Amino acid sequence: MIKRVLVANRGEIAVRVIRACHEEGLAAVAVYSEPDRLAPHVRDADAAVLLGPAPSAESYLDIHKLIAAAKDTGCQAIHPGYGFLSERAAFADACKDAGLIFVGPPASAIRAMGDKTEARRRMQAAGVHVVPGTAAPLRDAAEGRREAKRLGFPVLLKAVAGGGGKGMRLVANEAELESAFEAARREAQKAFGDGSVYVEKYLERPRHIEIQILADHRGRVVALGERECSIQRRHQKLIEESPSVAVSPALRRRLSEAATAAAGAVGYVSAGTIEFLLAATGEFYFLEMNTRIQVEHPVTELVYGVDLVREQLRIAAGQPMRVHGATGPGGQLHPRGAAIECRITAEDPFNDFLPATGVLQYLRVPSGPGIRWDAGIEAGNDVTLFYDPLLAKLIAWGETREIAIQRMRRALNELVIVGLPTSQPFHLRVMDDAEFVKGEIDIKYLERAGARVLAAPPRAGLDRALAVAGALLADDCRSRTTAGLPDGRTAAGPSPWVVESRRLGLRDGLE
Ligand code: MV4
Repeated sequence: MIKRVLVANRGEIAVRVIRACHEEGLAAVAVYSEPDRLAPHVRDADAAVLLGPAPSAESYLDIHKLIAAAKDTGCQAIHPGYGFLSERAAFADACKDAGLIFVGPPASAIRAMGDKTEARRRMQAAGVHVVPGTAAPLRDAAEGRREAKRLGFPVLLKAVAGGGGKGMRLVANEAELESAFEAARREAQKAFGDGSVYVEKYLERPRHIEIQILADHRGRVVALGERECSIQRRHQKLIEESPSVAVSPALRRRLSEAATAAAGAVGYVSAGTIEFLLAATGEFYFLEMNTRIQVEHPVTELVYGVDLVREQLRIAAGQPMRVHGATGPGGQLHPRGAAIECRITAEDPFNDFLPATGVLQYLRVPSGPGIRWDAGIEAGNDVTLFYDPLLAKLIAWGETREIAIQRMRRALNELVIVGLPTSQPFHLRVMDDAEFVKGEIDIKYLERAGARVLAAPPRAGLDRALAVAGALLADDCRSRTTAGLPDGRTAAGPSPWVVESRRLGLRDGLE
C-alpha cells in the first residue's frame, strides 16, 4: 500500500524519518529549499524535490508545492515531522483530498486538541483532571475578573489557539487583570489570527511531565511512560529525560491511564504526547496534547525499546502497532534504564542564547556505548537564521540515571563543533550541576541555575581550544597524507600532528 513517502520537513527530523522509511523497506523523497541543497536529508533520501527559496512560506510551509511534489514523485504518503505543517488540520485534510496518507492523526483529532478550551472540555468529559479554569473563552475583561477571583490569584491568561506559551499572561492581582487581558488578546490575535483567551489558576513550581502514546487503527492505545521536560528556556526545551525521578510506578500508572483516556476521547491514531503539569503534591493536570512526533521522542525509544517513527509508518499503512508486553489498564509498558537528551542548538549560551550563524567548519561526532546522535547537519553546511536553531540531538542511555549522566558528560567532551557557538558548553555544566544530578528540577530550574552554570568561562577553556586545534590539524594532515589514495588509507602511519598531540595529551584527555 505505501511504497514511497514524502518527508515534508528538513534537518534532523527529516533524516530520522528517512532512516525509519529505509528500515521499513520504503523509499523516501526529500523536499528542500534553495539554501538546503547540500543538507544531509537531501543526500540521504532516494529522490529530492526543490520547493523554492529559503523563506518557509515559500518552501516547507507551502501545502500546494508539497502535495504536488508527492504526486509528481509517486508517493502514497506524507510524513510531516514536527513543526511546519505537522499540526495543521488543513494540511491533513489536503493530503486526504489528494489521495495521500497523512502519517499522523485524523484531522478531527488535530482540530479538537488545537482549540485549548475544546481540549479541556473533552478531557473533563473523559475524566482527566485539567487545571482549574474556564471551560470556554472569556467574553470580556469583566468576566475574566469574576473568574480570576473565583479561582484565586495568581492566574494565567492563555490563548485558545495557543500552545507553547504565546499569548500567555501571568496576572498577580485584580488590578493587573484588565491590561493583561487586552495584551493577551492582542498577542493571540497577532500570533494565531484568533484573539480568544481563557483563564487558569497558576501553578507555582510544577514539573513538565509528558506521556508518549501510540494508537493504531484497531483501537489499541498504549502509553510509553513519561518524559521529564522541565529544563526549558522561554518555552524551548533544552534537556529531556525518561523516566522522571519524580514519577513512581504508581504515579506512572495513573498518568498513563489519563493519557490513554485523553487519546481515546479524540479518536486518536498514531504517535502523540499528552502534556501534564505535575505539582509538588503529586497532583497532575492535563495541559495540552501534541498531535505529532516530538523532538524528544528518542529518550522514550531508548528506554522502551520501540521505534516510534517506524510505528507511525506501520500504523499509517493500516498495520497493527508492533509493541509487545503492554499489560494492565492504560496499556502501559515498562521502562528499562534511563535516557537523557541534550539539544545541540546554534545559540550562544554565554550571550543570552543569541542565535548564531556561520559555516560548520569541523564536526567530531560522539559515539560509543549508549550514545545516539541524531543530526541534520554536517561539516561544510551553512547555518542560517531562516530555520530553527536545532542542529542535532545528543542522547545518552544508561542502566541508571547516574550512568546516563556520566555517558552524556563523556560524549559532550568528545563532541567538537568548530565554526559557530552552540549550546554544548551549557549542557556540560548542567551535567555537573548538583541540583540537576539530584533530579531537583522543575519549570523554574533554569531561572535558578542559569546564572550559576553559565557564570564562569568554560573550565579548562584553553585546554579545550588546544584539543580542538589538535583535532583540526590532525584532520588537515590526514586529508593531505591520503591525497591520491582512493581507498582513503593513510600513506604512512599516524601523522606527525597526531603523534605530537598525543605526546601533549591532547587526544587522550587532559588534566
Ligand atoms: C501553566 C503554568 C502554570 N500554571 N499553566 C507554558 C507553555 C504552555 N504550554 C503552558 N505553560 C504553562 N502553563 C498553569 N495553569 C506554567 C506554564 C509554564 C511552563 C509549562 C511547561 C514547561 C515550561 C513552562 C515554563 C513556564 C510556564
